[in-house]
Amino acid sequence: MSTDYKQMWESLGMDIKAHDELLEVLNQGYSDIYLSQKNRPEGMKYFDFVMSEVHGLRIKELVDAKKQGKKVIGSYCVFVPEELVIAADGISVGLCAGADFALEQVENYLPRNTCSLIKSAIGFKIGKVCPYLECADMVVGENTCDGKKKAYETLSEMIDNFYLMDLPQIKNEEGKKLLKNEIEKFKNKLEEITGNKITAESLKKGTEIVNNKRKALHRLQNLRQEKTVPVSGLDALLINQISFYDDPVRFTDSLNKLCDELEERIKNNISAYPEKRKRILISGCPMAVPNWKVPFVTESVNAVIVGEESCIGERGIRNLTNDNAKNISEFIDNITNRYFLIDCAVFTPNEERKKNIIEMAEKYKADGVILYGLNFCQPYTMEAFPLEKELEKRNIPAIKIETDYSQEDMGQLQTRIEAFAEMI
Ligand code: BJ8
Repeated sequence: MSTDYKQMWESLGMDIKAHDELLEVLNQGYSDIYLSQKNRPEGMKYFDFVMSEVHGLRIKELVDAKKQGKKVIGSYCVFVPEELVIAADGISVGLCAGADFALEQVENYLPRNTCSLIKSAIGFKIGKVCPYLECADMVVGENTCDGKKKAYETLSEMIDNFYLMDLPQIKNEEGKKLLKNEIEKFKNKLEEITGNKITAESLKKGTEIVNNKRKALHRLQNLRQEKTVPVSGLDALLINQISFYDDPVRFTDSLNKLCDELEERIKNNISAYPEKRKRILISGCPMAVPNWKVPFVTESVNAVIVGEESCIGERGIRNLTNDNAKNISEFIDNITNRYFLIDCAVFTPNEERKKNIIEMAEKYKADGVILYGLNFCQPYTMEAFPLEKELEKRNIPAIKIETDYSQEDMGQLQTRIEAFAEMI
């Protein structure tokens, strides 16, 4: 980090010593995993810079924006509509965390057999190590899996600006009505907290900004479907992760520039991995920063990840929001229609996800699929069983991997993934 941000972190009420420890691990991991890669596109320098300043310059931007009266809205789930936040002149940031922190203290609040994503969210709050969480004017949780639902009861006692969105679990008319109602309530809450009225005009602008970000990510995904893999799966995951923190317009510009470069690389047959590697689709739980474990292991054997069926990946950005609306009410319908398509494993039944994974495996010309689940994540680890069978029926090899944020099973994962890559 180029500047000393200690004073800023202190002003946010963070625990400086604990935060220094976290940054040290983060920086070391980044250098070992990311900066050691070869054949990286030039355009990745922007994303390296953003990562190096993810707790520094970006937080300063948020703090400065707050001084100008803007509100920062943090969320844990891709069901929280970013277009509405931008339409209210707010700033949307992702809060999901990908590292264990204050684990012993977390287990005073949550059972040990809780998924790492949830434990990490609580650990980051207890440890006061996440500047995004500490500077958020409103923290939005959602009723998705049981673990999150119950953990939010605990989290809401720890922070005074918590807002809960209810979500359907079945895709029928009643479910859609529930979602629409929650989106309307969220809009009203945003207007209250920001003091800004959301208009059809501001919503059109907000939708355009978010759709452009999604389109740039689609461009990246399309380029990864080519025979020449122009960018590593690790770098593509990083870009998806950064999309939750960075300024959306700047992010979109930088990603489009990178995509221009990737198109050139494909034309000139320049791959992230010059040797032929097995193409892997990874599917399942979201991977938040700095959870790079399974992609790192996968790309350290003879394989490359070409696509992510994940909320930090294609599931989160697959669909655009239709901005063809004359008034707020039509916009709310369009937003509801768009978000109702998200195929999170908390839905039952969830046939769309099956269909989407099969389509992705074909589009990305995957040699195999890793069905990735965090330990104790019932929705995704349970869906992995029928998905594995369905993929095998179509002669698409699949492997179920269950893990957490610890480093203890690295050797075992490497052995399994290496054997899988050899077998396919
Ligand atoms: S829309 S995937 S971001 S809920 S890993 S906490 S499911 S036990 S994260 Fe998610 Fe929204 Fe769905 Fe996407 Fe529970 Fe599983 Fe933990 Fe999970």
